Amino acid sequence: MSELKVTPLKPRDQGAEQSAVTGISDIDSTDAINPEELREEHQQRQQHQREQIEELDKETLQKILYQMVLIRRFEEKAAEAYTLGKIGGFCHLYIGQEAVAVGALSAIRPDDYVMTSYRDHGHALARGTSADEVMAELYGKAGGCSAGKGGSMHLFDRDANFLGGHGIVGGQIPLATGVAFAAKYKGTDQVSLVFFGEAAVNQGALHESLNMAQLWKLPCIYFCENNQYGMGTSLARAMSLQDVSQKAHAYDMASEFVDGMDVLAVREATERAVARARNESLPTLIEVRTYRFMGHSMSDPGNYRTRAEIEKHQERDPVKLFSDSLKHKGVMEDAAFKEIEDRVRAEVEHSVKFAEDSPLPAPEELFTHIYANPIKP
Ligand SMILES: Cc1ncc(C[n+]2csc(CCOP(=O)(O)OP(=O)(O)O)c2C)c(N)n1
Ligand SMILES: [Mg+2]
Repeated sequence: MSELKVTPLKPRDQGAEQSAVTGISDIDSTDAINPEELREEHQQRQQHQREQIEELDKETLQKILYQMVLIRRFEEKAAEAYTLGKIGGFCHLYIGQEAVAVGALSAIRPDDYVMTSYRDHGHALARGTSADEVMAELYGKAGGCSAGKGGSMHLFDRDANFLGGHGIVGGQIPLATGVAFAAKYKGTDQVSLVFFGEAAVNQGALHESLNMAQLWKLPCIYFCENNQYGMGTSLARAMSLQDVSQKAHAYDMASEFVDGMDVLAVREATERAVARARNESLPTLIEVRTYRFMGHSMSDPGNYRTRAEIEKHQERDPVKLFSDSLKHKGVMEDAAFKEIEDRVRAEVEHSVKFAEDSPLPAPEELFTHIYANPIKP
């Protein structure tokens, strides 16, 4: 197993006691939150982030902030459009988790491959798909990155090597493993990076993939975005061993547990995994602890958690944490923050106009993009 040098924060405790019969937690997940512990972690995080800032150039730092703010404002706008009935179907927002996609994708090359679940707006934007194309896809319009036929859950951008947007929980994991195999087989040094929620960890597909990836030494990075809920079910109610990163030990795979609210910590951990994948052709499992501030999807009444629980996590808002660190280190003046907000607002407004003006897909498009080599009548 590759040696790991850094374990930034301690993994979550095994938490709430469980009933021997049902395996269901007797304690509300809100009760497991210790404000003292959170505050202490928050301070550690701030300190760590500030130290890392010194090692990066201003342009990189500004780009990271820009992308996080763009995802936040883009999704606020998408929520508004959804409420107005302009976006149909399912729509899963990423608000609260921005540091994960932005941090991780800032550490890979443009020719590496990325896949994720249906909660995919942030990944597409961080990968460089334009806000215009993402918004138009949410609207189901022809100008969308999947030509208006995928919608929110199935964003796809071949030019960016962004291979979706997948609706089946865990379905992208074996696919990404196959992509890593292809890269190795062809002798490229590309890396395959796959994101999934913690509810996908209980799927056999993950375990089959981890086993194969370590055995065949595939350059794949498995990125678990542990936001602590799978729809309305808390982690404690669904998983016997809740330290996801530990599951890698069963496959002799390198793993790491990272604070998902700290964009630079996510970036650093990804850099280590990328080096392992590119230089040694070895996989890594990274567990990122994060939290979604919004419902599971736009139609979630949210009655499985309290407002107080959400607010506790909002104190650790990743965008605010990073902005505060940049301010504290004097990297940016107030005017530079305003400039970023203004540019983001203009980009998001443009995307809405682009989506509104874009036509619906033509009816004949119903039969395209289904098979690579369709049978001609
Ligand atoms: C195989 C499969 N089973 C069930 C579902 C229904 N479903 C959609 S999202 C979801 C929860 C997934 O939670 P998680 O993996 O933690 O991702 P998150 O939504 O938190 O990002 C479930 C059970 C599905 N889409 N696919
Ligand atoms: Mg989840």
